[in-house]
Amino acid sequence: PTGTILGYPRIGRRRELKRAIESFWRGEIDAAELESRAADLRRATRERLADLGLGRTDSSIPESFSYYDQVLDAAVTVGAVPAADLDGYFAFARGTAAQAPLEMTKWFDSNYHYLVPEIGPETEFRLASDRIVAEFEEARADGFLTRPVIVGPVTLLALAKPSAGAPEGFRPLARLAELLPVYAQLLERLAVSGAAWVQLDEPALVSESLGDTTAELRAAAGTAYAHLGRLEKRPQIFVAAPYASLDATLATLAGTPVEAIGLDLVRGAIPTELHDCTREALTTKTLIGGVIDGHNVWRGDLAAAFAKLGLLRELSPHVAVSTSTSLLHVPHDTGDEPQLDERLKSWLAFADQKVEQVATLATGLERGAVAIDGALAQASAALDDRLTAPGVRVPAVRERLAALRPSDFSRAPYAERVAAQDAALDLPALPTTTIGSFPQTGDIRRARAALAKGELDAAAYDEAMRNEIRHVVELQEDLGLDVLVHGEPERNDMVQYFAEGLDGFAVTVNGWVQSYGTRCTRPSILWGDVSRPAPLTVEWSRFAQSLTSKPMKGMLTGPVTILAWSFVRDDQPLGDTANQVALALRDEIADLEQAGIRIIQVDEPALRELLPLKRAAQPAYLDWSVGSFRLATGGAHPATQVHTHLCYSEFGVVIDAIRALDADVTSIEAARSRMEVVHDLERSGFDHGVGPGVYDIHSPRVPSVAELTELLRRAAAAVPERQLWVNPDCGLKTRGYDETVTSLRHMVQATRAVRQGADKIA
Ligand code: THG
Ligand code: ZN
Repeated sequence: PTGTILGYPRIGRRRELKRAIESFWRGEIDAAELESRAADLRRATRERLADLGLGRTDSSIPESFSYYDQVLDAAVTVGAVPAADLDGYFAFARGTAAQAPLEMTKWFDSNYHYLVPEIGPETEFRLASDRIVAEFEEARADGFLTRPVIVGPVTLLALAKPSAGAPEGFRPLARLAELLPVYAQLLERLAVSGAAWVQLDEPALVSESLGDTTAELRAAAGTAYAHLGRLEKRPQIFVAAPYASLDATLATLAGTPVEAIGLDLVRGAIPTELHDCTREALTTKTLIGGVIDGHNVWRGDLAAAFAKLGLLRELSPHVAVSTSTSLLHVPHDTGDEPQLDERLKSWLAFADQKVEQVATLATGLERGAVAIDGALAQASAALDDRLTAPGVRVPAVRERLAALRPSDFSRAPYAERVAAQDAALDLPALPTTTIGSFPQTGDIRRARAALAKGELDAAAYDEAMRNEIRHVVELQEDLGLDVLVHGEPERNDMVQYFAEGLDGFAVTVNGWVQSYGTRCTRPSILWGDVSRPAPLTVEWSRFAQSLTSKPMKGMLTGPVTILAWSFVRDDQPLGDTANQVALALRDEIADLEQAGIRIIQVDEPALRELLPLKRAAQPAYLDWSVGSFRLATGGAHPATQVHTHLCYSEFGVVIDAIRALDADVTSIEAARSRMEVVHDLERSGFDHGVGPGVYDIHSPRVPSVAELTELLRRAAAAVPERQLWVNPDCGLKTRGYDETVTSLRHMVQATRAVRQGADKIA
């Protein structure tokens, strides 16, 4: 193939797969019906990709469907995770009464989450599922010759975690030799079925942030692809390495018998310093240039993309064009967005537009640049239009940014702030609070839907939300919590809510992107200079504070998280964009203070998420991300207590950054690690307030008073009492009221028990 994509969204243009799977979970449809709907979706996808210009019978169309997650699929295929049928498969994703679900974590530096297989010395590998073969054959029966896609053996092992029974220090990658024969068997089956090509996704080869070192992963890749390449009966092998540069591992792959190597040329560059024998070897490979960004929604510079393919041709006469990553990360079609401004739309490319771009560049590769002159010129014209369009560069925003001084990024010394806050807040030892959101009930969601449909007017909607806030405040007073929240009923999503209120952002109607399993988000599009035309949260917070004499927390989403969960302009450094968002938040904080709000929380759950995969790029990232948080909060009065919330417990690389945020209080996940993280904090010399989450809100389980008391005592033994806060480990939005009320009651009781015995512990 000369033009291909690494993968296509699988949730469906109208989230058909989500609906079908959730109906199946509710018992409304049976497995046969789910399978038939999934097959319809796959058929529609193949037809669409062919219509958009990918070849029907030349292996250009990837088979990248999944019912839930591609890592789980690979683990099931090789028998590492034993799932006999769809129920068994979903049990690993969602858990059952008898079985905990697999852990979920972020897929490289995207907002997609995969399930983490558990592999130990005892894990038996065997070809346990023929789903990949069956989907290829399904396509064949319809007259397509497609390209099966599976997560490759190195990445599967690198992303797995040691099983519970594995000895200390065991790493799944040690099982490579036993795993390879299963991949070999799969490749043979595919060849027998007539597959000409297979795609093995190996993003682990570009990451420097996994448990295995780059050198170990490179050696494993050499072993794996020498082995699979030697097979007598197999399709041609395409190893795809999305998300960053392959660096020296390119030479390793070049030295194996694989037929094609996919390079991410959006994140990575074309290698220049190559050994002669690597150059020689590469001339026999097909180099698949990932020049169309699979990770963002801009139409981009098509001529520049084509020029990169020209440079690739200097390495090999066999060059094809592709997306840099799977299109899983972008919505389906800009044509599905009637509400989006037409001019903005002309600068965008969602999945379908990107497929067309690939097809255009493939034509250029086949027939020469003149054949695509018109398309390249159109893309350049759109780019020029974007550069000069109103709103993209707003002088007032730019002048404000240019005038920033170092002092704008700092607050008064911490000791001075503590004194002012102690006087202003008068909190007890071990203050209790929650992270911010309360359960989003069916009533709240229905009210929002009715507002959107015009069945409810704005005044009635506001009153419904105020009633919800009254209820949440009353509940917290009744529970005896010390620092209250308003519960955020008015927010659909903690990023989209802010995007809707800020200039420089657009939101979509159908732009759903899979986050994990059947869960999706609609990332906002940050296209222009950001400013705040009016306060965003102030009236809700003022109202909530009016209901109580206890401190009511103002709740904001931080600049890094707003960027991480949006599609962000690519025409200036992320740090500059982050600082624009920060200034808007800084103004919001000033207005909250004016409205009598004494504690303001600026959440950064995605701080860890945007950390670059390459170590060399990490310090610069931490620098601008921490800087933007400090800019957002730097104007707060010393007596205003600034909180932040982070959603993960692996601090390692970011602990210094967390300290550098200089938030007065930081709440973090800790319950699942039984408070281990407080020791990390202690070791790092963290001396500000900290609220290690005392229970896991990701499960409906209600923790007992005894267990919470024990966890709090552990925390109190590691962290000085004046620093310690008590809270759950995340927002309560996805929980029901029953378990929420009981869990919080237990949390307050445990806190009282520990307060009484506090002198004995210290
Ligand atoms: N907001 C945004 N991005 C996120 C999160 C978020 N990324 C990381 C993390 N949180 C992902 N987690 C979720 C959890 C739940 C849902 C989506 C992502 C979810 N989505 C609804 C669904 O798919 O049915 C749709 C929500 C809606 O109607 O807007 O439940 O919190 N931006
Ligand atoms: Zn959280």
